[in-house]
Amino acid sequence: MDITKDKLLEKLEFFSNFKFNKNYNDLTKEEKFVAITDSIMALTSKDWTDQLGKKARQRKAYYFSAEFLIGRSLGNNLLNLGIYDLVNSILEEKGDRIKDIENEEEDAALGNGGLGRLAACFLESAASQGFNLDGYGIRYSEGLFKQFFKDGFQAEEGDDWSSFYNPWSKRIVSDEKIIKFKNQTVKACPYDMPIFGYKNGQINRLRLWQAEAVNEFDFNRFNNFDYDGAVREKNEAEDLTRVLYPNDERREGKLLRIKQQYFFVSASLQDIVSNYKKNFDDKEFKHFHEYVSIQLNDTHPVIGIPELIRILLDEEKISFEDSFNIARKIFNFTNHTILREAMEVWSVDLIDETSPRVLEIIQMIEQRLVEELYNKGFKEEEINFLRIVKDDSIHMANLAIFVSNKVNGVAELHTNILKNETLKDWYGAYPYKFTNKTNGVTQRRWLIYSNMELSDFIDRKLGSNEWREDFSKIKELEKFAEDEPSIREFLEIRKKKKIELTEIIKETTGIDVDPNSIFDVQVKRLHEYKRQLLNALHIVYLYHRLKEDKNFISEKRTFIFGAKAAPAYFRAKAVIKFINEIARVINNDKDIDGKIKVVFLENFRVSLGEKIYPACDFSEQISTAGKEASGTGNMKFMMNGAITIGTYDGANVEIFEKAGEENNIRFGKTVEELMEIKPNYDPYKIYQEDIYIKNALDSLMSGEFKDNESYMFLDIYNSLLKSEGGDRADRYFVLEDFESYRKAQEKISEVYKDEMRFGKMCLLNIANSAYFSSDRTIREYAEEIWKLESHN
Ligand code: 7GP
Repeated sequence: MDITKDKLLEKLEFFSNFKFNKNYNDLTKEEKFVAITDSIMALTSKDWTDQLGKKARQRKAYYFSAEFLIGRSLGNNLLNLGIYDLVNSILEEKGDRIKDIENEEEDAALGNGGLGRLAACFLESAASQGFNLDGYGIRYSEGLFKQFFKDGFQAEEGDDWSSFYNPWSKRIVSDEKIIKFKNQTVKACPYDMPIFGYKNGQINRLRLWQAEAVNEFDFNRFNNFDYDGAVREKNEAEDLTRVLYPNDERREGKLLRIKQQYFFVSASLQDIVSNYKKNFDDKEFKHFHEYVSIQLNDTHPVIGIPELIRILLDEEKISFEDSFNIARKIFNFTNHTILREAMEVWSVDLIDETSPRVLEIIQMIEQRLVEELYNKGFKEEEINFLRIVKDDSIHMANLAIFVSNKVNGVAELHTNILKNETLKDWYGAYPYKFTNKTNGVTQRRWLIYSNMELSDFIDRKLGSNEWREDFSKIKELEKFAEDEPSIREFLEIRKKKKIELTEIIKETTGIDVDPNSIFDVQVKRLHEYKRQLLNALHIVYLYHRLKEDKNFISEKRTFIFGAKAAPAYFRAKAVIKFINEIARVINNDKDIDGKIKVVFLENFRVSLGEKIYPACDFSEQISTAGKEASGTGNMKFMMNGAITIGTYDGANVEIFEKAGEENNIRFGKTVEELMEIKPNYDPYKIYQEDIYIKNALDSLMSGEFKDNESYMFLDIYNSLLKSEGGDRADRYFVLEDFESYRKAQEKISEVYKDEMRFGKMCLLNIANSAYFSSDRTIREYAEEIWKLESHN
């Protein structure tokens, strides 16, 4: 790919005329964004086409995921194509700023949080390392809802992300597939997005399916004045991929949801099978598994297992035995959560309503499972426990584990919990299937693109930019940990990023914050187990102390939050309201001399994250031990030099191990300790015995913070102190860990005060973040699970 200034200028003018009947200089910013992306697509399309042809005959892995949380693409694509600076200079000559154009792009928010963003990082890392990994998913018309605050409450609106333009994808009509449900037949139309590798010429593909009607319009109905009936089929078909379900870590037993899942995996598998037939002469599918490996991103695409068997058995006339064995070789399964609420279980009725044939095949698989376990010497109760079909429900994780080649967790601690607790019987039966693949994030988006200043600094210090491709080289930064001028320079860059965030905060919330204050940040989905509430209660505690004594803390603190709550998750929304009230009261209280400020940024999303991670001093990773499978925000913060204040949970464990506990702040009970405490845990006792904790909790009820009669604060209060409907009081041990968290928070001030020490700690976190690159993760998947070679 040779994209030169002349070619770019020519294409820019061409698309300005072609699309808008204007000259480039007369375009609006939004139109300029479109002209630029169209130019990039045009200039890379020949290469893409050639590579699609070539790669169709090579071994490939496919990432099946109901979510791809891509965010914006312009900046990253320019960076990966090696033309960011070139485009920047062209735009400057024309009097535009590239950042303004980038801001025109809507986030493609086709995912909820960690799981979806991981899928996006994986595609980018695979392309950058020359692995054939393609993505398959759903093209939702409405992405994750947009969040705004109304009187401090979360409100939601739709995210019609692609209505005006969607320049990064091509609709490939000739590859449409037909999907048959029990009572409905629809078309699946693919939209292909290029995934550019970093300066290596590789282009992989993300194919997202959109549901459309087979017959868009019923002319006879229209003629008989039945206008709704005339477009009923169209609407019902399009409903299938209309919206992303806004829940993470919670299942939703809705027919539409299982139909979405079946829709996209059926289309993807038909696609893979028909390409195989086109490219290979192997009617018996004897070599299929030599060319295809599929990674199932959690249970959402697991219905693909019986669907592939159905296609091979019913359409390709392969025996059940052979079809089953093929499935067993090509599928692999990743689990992303240990929360009970997230394990998908579908009623037999709903599967039948989706596809009766798939249900039959699941029952045939079930039979195999029972036989196999019986032959392994398992007793009846043991077998019953592992059944796929239990009490008229289908347990998707059981189906996935039984048929998959490999099963993985996403951090060491998580995989161990799976092996020894959640899935211990499965581990007993099939130990060789289990493997760990600790998550990672792409340093291209989360460091090089988001933090160009820091990246230039690293280039200068290391005397080369090789670390951008080979992230293990980042370790060399360690040499500068004791070098005062380097640390000073580094701290200056951090300051600049904080000032930039300060401006965003001012613009979006009106709040003035001091860039010299400590930026203490918690951004992630809102969940009880992630314990934003612990953070909030601690802020209330600090505030109470400051009311007694203005000098209770020496360093000014800014607490920054970003979090969406699932629209139906009452308690999560209560926590948002609580934090917003805390912010309102504290930010307006003159008594405390602005010692603390609290900011809750609306609508946390990928493109906002890109501005937040580089500006953070302390990264809050405070989930209840054993609950966060991995976390990936923790890695984005670390790469940008933030110090983790965290529990011994998920990948925090590995962060502490790699960067040293002395360079981070660890607190809270471990998984084992909590297990011991659990049977006799009494949060009420803690509440009564610690006056500060009591005051903080009582602020929920005393009127100090007001919930506008929504009873939200009562709900929070009760959740901490009262057991309800089988749930213990304080299920997530907020009060148990409070004291330890308070001490950890004190340490923050102490660490920050000593600038050189602080800078050194930050630098050492960056220097030791190599392991958390998704390049490393993808290499492990490619070598150990997918058996792919690099084409770099
Ligand atoms: C998340 C996990 O909560 C997070 O710890 C992990 O880092 C991330 O996946 C990527 O592995 N899980 C989800 O986002 C989710 O929706 C339910 O899980 C299926």
